[in-house]
Amino acid sequence: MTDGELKTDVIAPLMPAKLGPASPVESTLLAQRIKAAKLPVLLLGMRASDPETTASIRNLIATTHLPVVETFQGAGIIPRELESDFFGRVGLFRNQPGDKLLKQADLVIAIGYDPIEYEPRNWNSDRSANIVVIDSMRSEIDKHFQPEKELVGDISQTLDFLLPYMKGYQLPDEAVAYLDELRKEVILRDEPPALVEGQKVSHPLSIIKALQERVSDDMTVTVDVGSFYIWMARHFRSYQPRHLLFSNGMQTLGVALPWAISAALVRPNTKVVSVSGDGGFLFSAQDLETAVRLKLPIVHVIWNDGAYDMVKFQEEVKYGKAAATDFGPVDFVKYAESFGAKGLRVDKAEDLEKVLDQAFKEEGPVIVDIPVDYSYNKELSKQLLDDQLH
Ligand SMILES: Cc1ncc(C[n+]2csc(CCOP(=O)(O)OP(=O)(O)O)c2C)c(N)n1
Repeated sequence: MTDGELKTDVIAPLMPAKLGPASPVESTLLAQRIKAAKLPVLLLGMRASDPETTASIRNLIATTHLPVVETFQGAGIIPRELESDFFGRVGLFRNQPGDKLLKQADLVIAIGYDPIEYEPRNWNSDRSANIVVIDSMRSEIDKHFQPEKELVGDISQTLDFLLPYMKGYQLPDEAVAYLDELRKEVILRDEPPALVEGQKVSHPLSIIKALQERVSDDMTVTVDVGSFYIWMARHFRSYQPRHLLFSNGMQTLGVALPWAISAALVRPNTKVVSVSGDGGFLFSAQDLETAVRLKLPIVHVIWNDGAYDMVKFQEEVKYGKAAATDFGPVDFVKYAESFGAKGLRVDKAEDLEKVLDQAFKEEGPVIVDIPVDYSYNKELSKQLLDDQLH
């Protein structure tokens, strides 16, 4: 019976269980293990991004300068002042500086990492990684993820326990030299190419740079799924955890605008920036009505290429041609206006900054249509490490 009166007691929800730190003995053993390693690396995942864990990780890195790689959902754990210890994010397509670092490392300390974020068969395809896990739950093991140790407990307390044993730690000279080279790569790859006069479409790195210059650390940036998501995850810096949001794992199209609406409601005092492709925007664009009605301070940026490019370029790589991936054109300025939102378009690449300045000045929701140059996208999946699974 689904429509009758219910006459039984309601089961009250339980408070979350309070965990303590992982085994103290294991933590001291881990300190020894790190000190004996040639190149230890921290891999930070989604369960490492709560405020307490982030604070403990920051203390550990400030003391040890252990190099760090973030998953997409670990974005923002590393603050500005420790950025020189950050070697990028890893996720879609194993060709990043962070992937090289994971490969080179003789000890990977996975903190709050969930395999759904970036499957171990991708980053540990030859199963050579030595992995220690620090997490609040047991690991989901498979052939490519067999930790030699698991430190299970409250992550933050575990790291705080480890910290005093790491005082005075210094990375071996060889590791420092390797990281100095890799750091140059991490910095150089963010630089957009020079603008060609009269160019209509903007380069992905130019869009990211222009956004980065306008997004303050306290703003939330929500990212939909598509080729732009790979660019954003690789290049967009974030210095506060849970402020650069990705739909990893399921990669659900259409999340950016609804997430931005939620973010604007729970973090009411800052602007929210939402980023999507033209395809993903149309998966949930009707939510613009809510954003307009609630007068939310959202800048929604559309990377417009008239295609489902993330599908298109992978079809081209795999089959030599793409099918059923083009659509449009859609006039997003008129679409925005029909909802009572502001709509702006970047008609020439050289106007990008001017248009974004205008967008960030607007109060209510604003949609910015940016025609994008996707001619380099096949490179996103280029294989750089030779032990990838096929
Ligand atoms: C609900 C849902 N449907 C389909 C997909 C598969 N998918 C992933 S990316 C993508 C294309 C996204 O196109 P667009 O938003 O225009 O961004 P672009 O790749 O062109 O940058 C599709 C169809 C998905 N991830 N989620």
